[in-house]
Amino acid sequence: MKIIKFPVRNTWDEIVKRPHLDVSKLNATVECILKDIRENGDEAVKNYEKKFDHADLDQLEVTEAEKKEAWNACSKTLLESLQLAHHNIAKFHEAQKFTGKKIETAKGVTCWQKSVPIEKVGLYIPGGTAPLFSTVLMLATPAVIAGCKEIILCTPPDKTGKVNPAILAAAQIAGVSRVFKAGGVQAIGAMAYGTESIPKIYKLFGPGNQYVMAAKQQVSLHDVAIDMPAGPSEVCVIADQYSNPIFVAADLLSQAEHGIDSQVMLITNSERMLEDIRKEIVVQLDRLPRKAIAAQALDNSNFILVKDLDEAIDLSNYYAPEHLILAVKDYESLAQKVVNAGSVFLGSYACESAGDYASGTNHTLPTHRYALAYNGVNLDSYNRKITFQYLDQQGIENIGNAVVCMAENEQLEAHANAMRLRLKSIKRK
Ligand code: HSO
Ligand code: ZN
Repeated sequence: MKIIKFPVRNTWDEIVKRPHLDVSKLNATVECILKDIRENGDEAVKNYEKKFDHADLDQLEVTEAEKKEAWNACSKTLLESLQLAHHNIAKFHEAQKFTGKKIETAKGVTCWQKSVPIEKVGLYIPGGTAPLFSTVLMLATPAVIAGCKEIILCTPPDKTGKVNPAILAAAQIAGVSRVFKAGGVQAIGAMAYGTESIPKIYKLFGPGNQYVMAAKQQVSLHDVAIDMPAGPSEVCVIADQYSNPIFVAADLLSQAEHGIDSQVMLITNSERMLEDIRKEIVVQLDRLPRKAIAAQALDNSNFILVKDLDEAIDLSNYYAPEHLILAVKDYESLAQKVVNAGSVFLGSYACESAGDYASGTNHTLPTHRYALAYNGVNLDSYNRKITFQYLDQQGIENIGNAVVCMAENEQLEAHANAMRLRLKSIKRK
């Protein structure tokens, strides 16, 4: 890790820099696969499954028998943990329901918004040696609460053609309608265009590697909406002299173990605390099964000493982290000053793991400094707010002349005419 003491402001740009995500080199390959999926549907998906996942598939959709088998393969404690997490995620997202108000903007002119669920959504869950099945709960639970009619999920199978049992159990708990065995670019293409067995959806959600990201970007140009641009996961911890160095070290490591490109940042106003955390990391790192990955991520991390907590929060806001842990004594006043972050954890007990799994907040969050302008997945991500309006004669009297005047000045005669006709019809009465 790099220790930076009292960095001056003109060096902050360097500190907040993420590794450049260059997907341009992959774009041609991705485009080629997407074209194949668009033209050849299931056949092409199966070919890529054979090529990339080494799975020989007769059928892409997971059967009811497979779902049952997966459920039985999960331990009772895992199922109970998933249910507890689902309960809290559901409770938190349920409370986000929108109740639109009818507003009379002028007498006789009433406008309102109605939140309407996106009819068809597609969730992508990456595979790999340790698939993150918690993401199934994070993406599917709000989709169900929003009322999306069709919720499908694609995830890559293993070599024997099986899907990870915990992914299938989480999908059942959250209420996903259909699950398909497809990974990577072929999964994204299949959901964006539709194939014989995989239905076309309107919005795509979920993380993935660089190929998946490039595919999501490409299909979002013409075919579907996507949740948000995504990059490697990140955490920033702000600590002071009262923090618990053992907890802070554990939190930094929990982020570092995600991947070698994970972003980890510590900001503190206490030199002694920085040293204590650093020592504790060495001890804890040694015990981790994913030590090699975490060590590499830590190599690229910054531990920063600042003059006070005001400067700490300024730097954190400039960094705009996906996760921000305020492990300080007066976390409440520091929390008021947060303006850029995906999700904020207060005090020494709110570890990121709580939010990653079971507290109820969503763990699909903006990375790569997108927190400057984006929020994480929430109930709104699955809705559109449609506006409605009703005007009566009094409304026409109140805004009609202004509309005609503006239309004439924009030289849009048909617009002006549409309103003039209404105005005339009122006067005649
Ligand atoms: N920290 C990840 C989510 C996750 N962690 C899933 C463990 N499993 C991105 O917020
Ligand atoms: Zn995590």
